[in-house]
Amino acid sequence: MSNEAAMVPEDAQLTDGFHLLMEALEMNGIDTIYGLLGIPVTELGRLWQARGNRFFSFRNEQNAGYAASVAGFITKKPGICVTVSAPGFLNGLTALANATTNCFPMIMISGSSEREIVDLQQGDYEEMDQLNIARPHCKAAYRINRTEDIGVAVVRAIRTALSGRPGGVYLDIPARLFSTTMSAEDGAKSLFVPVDPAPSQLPGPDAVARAVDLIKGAEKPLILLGKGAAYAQCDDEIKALIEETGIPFTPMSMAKGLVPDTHPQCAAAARSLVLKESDVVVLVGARLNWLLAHGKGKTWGGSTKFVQIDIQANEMDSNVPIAAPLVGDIGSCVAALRAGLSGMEKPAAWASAVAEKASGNRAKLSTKLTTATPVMNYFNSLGAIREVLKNYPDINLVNEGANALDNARMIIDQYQPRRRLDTGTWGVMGVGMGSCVAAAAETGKPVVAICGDSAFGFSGMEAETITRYNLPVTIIIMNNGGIYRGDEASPEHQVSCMVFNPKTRYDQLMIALGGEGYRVTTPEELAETLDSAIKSGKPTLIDAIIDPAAGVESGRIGNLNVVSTIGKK
Ligand code: FYN
Ligand code: ADP
Ligand code: MG
Repeated sequence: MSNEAAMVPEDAQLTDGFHLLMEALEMNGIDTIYGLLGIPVTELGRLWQARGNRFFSFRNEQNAGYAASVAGFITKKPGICVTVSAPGFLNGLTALANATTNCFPMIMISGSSEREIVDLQQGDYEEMDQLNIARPHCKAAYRINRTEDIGVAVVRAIRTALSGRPGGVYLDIPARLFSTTMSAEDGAKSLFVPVDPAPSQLPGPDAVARAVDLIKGAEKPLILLGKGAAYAQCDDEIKALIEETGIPFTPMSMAKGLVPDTHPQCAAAARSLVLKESDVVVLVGARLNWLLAHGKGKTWGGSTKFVQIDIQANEMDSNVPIAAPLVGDIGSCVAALRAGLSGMEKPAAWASAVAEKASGNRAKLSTKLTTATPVMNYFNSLGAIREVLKNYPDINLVNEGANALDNARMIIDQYQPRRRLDTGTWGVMGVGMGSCVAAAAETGKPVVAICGDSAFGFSGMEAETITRYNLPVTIIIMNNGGIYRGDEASPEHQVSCMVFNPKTRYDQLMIALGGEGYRVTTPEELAETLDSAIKSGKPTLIDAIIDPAAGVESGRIGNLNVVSTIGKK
């Protein structure tokens, strides 16, 4: 019994760390935890479910962590991931770091071993200095040492995850604290809900005036929407800015659907043209990182001026000078721009040149999507998927792989915000199945995952998680039998490091795990099977066999690949 508990009168009602943690989370509107149980957190999962809450129990903490981070992106509330100590913590840490990199709010709560033993390195069960290891990979890492601090720690974690640039937070809970008791009355008093945990941040009037002047003076303006804009949940405001100004827009991949890809001002299909030719680009929640060629080089025109809307002040000038920084929350900044730009003359000639280019590119693509080939390829298979998904505009689309990612991003239109979940800022493989669980759990809508066969392997065992919770998820494996492609010749002594066993039956794997599984070889079969899988609502895997020769090394980012010119036969 702890010291605090010893001071509690004998007839007082007691609570403990487990209960205080659960009550603090519930009080803050959290009803879902993603995690993997074991020493010392097992009881937390059981008690949590017994209170009527949801606990999605995964097969690997990394996938639970990805699910929590995606839940954070979709809901604008921190997603919660619970793990065991050392190895479980480390498995989850990749996802926590990924959440932070992507600016998704997430809290990872890990049980840890006893401080006295860990700090003296005396070899405790799963000994590890988790707090310090977590620190560089998240916005903040906190340890709770006393039961009476649980309330404040949870609030601190929530506020840190949500405020300013969102991201990951680590909460370290030493095993003993979970069962440490204190007076229930004092415990209840220690819990609270933060006032305004993600305060709006208004841009300064001078900054707004500078941006307005720049945009009004532009001949070829562009609005570039990033996943920060999708996260911000001010969809109507953004759509209104685009429509009132008549400026063409293009979405980064996870911003697709914030304004529908089919909108007449959507310049996604003229991406190269607009990046190169625009004179003023308004970045809305998008960083000028590698995904935008750092704002320079041959992708860009060379004299582009940027307006950048971001809540993180030091994001400005991170790569190139920002002519008009607008530091603030996206909702407030976009509202201020709308007011300043009201009645602006629309860039009609530029907009129609962009629309013409986009429609030409769409027509060219459309031919490829319907051209039959002896063996299915990315174009005709994704063409078939696209036609089916048109009928389900509110579906969640999870997408990972290299060619499977790049081609699906280009081919599959999105119609609603925050419905495209992909590999994000890192281009990380393995986010697929965690994203599927979170999307189904948080939206209550069906999910379709388009995964490369390589990408699926990283989290494939979570197909069992999907069948166990009976989630309406259809997984399509774009199966070309390898990493990038499946036709790489093997050296004499061993099978090639780029190919997989051609006998693999992903459809049978899904059946073995309690779901539905199909193997398809034509676009027609694929379309039919996908449509009935969505309609059935049953966990289904469709193994779509495509040409092993389909695909290029590293997809559309082959320029980042490094090759040796030495010693090749
Ligand atoms: C886009 N395009 C279209 C359409 N949409 N054509 C016709 N119809 C439609 N609907 C065109 C668009 O104009 C481009 O052609 C091309 O398709 C590609 O568009 P995309 O995908 O938007 O742009 P691009 O150049 O690939 O974008 C760069 C990028 C992106 C870095 C932002 O590639 C990306 O998000 N990559 C992530 C890669 C990743 O993480 N991989 C995982 C690791 S793989 P042009 O205008 O002619 O250029 C490890 O190996
Ligand atoms: P993408 O990869 O789609 O280009 P990024 O992840 O690079 O998007 O950029 C997202 C940006 O959005 C980050 O710089 C982040 O600080 C910013 N951001 C996130 N939420 C908000 C918000 N509510 N208001 C303002 N900026 C935000
Ligand atoms: Mg492959």
